[in-house]
Amino acid sequence: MTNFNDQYIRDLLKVYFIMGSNNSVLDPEHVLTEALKAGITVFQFREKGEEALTGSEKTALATKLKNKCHAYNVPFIVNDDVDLALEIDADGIHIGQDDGKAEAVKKKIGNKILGVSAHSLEEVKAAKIEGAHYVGIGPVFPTKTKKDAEPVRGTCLLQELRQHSIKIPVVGIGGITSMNAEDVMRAGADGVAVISEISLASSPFERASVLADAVKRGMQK
Ligand code: 3NM
Repeated sequence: MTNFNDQYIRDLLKVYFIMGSNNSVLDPEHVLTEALKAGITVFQFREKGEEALTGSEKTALATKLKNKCHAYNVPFIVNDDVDLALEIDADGIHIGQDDGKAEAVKKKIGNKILGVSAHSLEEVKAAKIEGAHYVGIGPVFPTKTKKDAEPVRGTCLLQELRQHSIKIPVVGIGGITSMNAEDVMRAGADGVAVISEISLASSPFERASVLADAVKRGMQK
């Protein structure tokens, strides 16, 4: 079992950018490059939904984006697709509650980061026991990007985790922007995960920079 240091994972989660080919109008490689230049700390390839790429096209884009991340020393995580993560030797995998038990995925991926989406205290506790390195908590705010998102829960669950002293690195997701990222951090998140805030920005560099500044402010006591 891999024991990534919790602090290493917390540092990774700070500015967590997620994107698939259908989340941007601009070329995804360009968007990712701009985001990397602005200082995102981790990237997740989430190729899902309408007009998502499959097969060799999906693998080719994933490989291109992984290489880009590695040029900036930023870890590359794959959403859901364990086989793809193994094939291209990604740095980690992020799964939902229905993508197969975290424990089974963990056995398959060996020395890689494992993230799990969780929507309740119970799901967070289960993910921790099953070996997740971090949990994604959402949707914190209304989101247009995930059609089947669960009900919005604000920062309640983030605060609840802190009150129960549950020690697993946590990233907030869903409707997060540079305007509300500071609040998400102050509620107890270790980082913020965003899709549209960066992927749909006319200047991904500028937006990611402003987001990173908001995260920093939220980390100050
Ligand atoms: N997962 P945006 S919300 C991928 O609640 C995803 O688990 C969510 O996109 C969850 O930053 C979400 O554009 C979409 O709101 C996030």
